[in-house]
Formats: sequence, C-alpha cells, structure tokens
Amino acid sequence: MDTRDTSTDRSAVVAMPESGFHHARRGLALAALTGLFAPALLRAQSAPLQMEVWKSPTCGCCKDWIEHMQARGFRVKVHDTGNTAARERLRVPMKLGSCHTALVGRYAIEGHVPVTDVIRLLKEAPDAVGLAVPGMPVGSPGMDGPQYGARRDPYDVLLVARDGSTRIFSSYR
Ligand SMILES: [Cu+2]
Repeated sequence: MDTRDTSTDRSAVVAMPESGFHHARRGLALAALTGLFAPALLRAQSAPLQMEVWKSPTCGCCKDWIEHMQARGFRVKVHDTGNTAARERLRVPMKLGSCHTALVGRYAIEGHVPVTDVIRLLKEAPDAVGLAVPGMPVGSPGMDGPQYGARRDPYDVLLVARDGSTRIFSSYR
C-alpha cells in the first residue's frame, strides 16, 4: 500500500465534518419540525462534545485514542474499570469487542473508531447501537504511534444495529 495515498485519503475525511456540522444545524430544525428529534444530534451541537470511556487502567492505546478524541474537541470522562461490563450494558456484541468502550450521546463506540466517523454518526443519527472497530487494527487512531512504524492494516468501521448485526460504515484500506 502506498502510505502517501492513505494520508491523502485521511485528510480528505478529516476535512469533512466541519461543513457537516453546518448542514447538521439546518437538519436539526427540520428534524424538530418533522418530529424526528434526535437528542444525540442536539448534544452534538453544543461544544465541547461529551464522551465517557471505560478501559483498563494499564491500556496505553486506549489513552492514545482518548487523546485523538480530545484533539477534536471531545471532553472525556474516563472510568478505569475495564470495559467488559460497559460493553455488555451498551449492547455491543462481545465478538465485536476491543480494548475500550465509549458512550457518546446515545451511541456506543467500541474500539479505535476514528473521530470523523463518530462525528458523522452524530450527524446522521441512525437508529443503532453505535460503531465498532473490532480488535485493535494497527494504523487506526491510537494504534498509529511510532512503535508501529509505517504499518497500516486495513480495517472497517462497523455500524452496529440493535439486533447485533453490522454493516460497513466506513473502510480504511
Ligand atoms: Cu487498543
């Protein structure tokens, strides 16, 4: 894989949500009128965005992912309790599990999900459990430190439905 191409793709993705928010603002008024009122979207409008994370106290890549979220304006409350109970409570199937579980608005965020996907989720506000990046793919946010060199494994961000089924929300490859 050509790493230059990858970084170009990523900056294109990173550039998106800014304008997305302006569209979301207009969409919010429309949603309120049509009765499709989405609390998560409302919360997405008020800066800073709030997030809770459950992780093990010794998880380094979790910390790096949290910094990735904070860098884009998320205010994070961390619970160093492990994430097994939180994952179960938030109805993320265990087979989709990763090292940390987060709650943003009404959505579960499992694993190293890029912040751009979290923001897109809040904007689109689908009826779903949330997003998951199962395992810990190298190259995903928090798994992209100098210790991994230039290695970037392909991975998908999955949208998790209420019945536990998934579809690809975005692909990084
Ligand atoms: Cu991790």
